[in-house]
Amino acid sequence: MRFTYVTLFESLISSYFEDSILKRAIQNNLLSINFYNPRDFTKNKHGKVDDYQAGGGAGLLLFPQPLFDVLDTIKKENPDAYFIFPTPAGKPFVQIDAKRLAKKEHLVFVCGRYEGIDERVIETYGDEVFSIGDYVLTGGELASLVMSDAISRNIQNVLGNEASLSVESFENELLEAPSFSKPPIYEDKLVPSEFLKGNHAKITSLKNKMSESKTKYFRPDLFSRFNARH
Ligand code: 6GU
Repeated sequence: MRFTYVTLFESLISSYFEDSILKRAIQNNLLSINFYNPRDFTKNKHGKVDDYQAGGGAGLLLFPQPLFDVLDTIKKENPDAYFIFPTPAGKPFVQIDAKRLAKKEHLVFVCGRYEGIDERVIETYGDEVFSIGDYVLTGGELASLVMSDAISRNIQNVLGNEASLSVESFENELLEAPSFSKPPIYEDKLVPSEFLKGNHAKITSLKNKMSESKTKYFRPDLFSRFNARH
């Protein structure tokens, strides 16, 4: 998989790939990343990339020319690239999207700043437009990283332990059950006794019950959907 980031702030993104699982994915040639800065594609003297909104409105927008030029360049060099625009005005990004996009060869994340991106750029190049949640971020960089991380975990061999994928929250319609490690008693707080007895059928059944309770409490929306299907 290749991730390309179109951003004015490369360092916000690159540092995330310098540790842990994504660093190893790059070292193992499962993943590669590169960057384009729209400022390098400006035609004005001062490297200006933003301008006032047509029709008024607060804040500046990334205007079309540098973005059209950088995205044209990327498309010409990579005819198979798939373009994703992070924006709070997109459709919700969910686990199914992470799994589906993990099968692509090359994803391009186009990160807006200021009040966003001229809509004509999104209409021309956007294969998909995603929001990562109902709140506003300062730019698309964090949202792109969130999606990149979620997608990477679903690329073959990135995690090493593929079993850990299947029991996680959202893989089974319910939140993941609570987990415990050692020791069995820590400052008077106990690991549930069933977990210590080693009867795996009983542990699984208890974990399923805990998953359901936790989902009902924290995510009634997910729980109703689960109930309707079971
Ligand atoms: Cl994808 N981008 C930005 N800038 N803010 C967001 C978002 C995306 N999703 C939620 N808030």
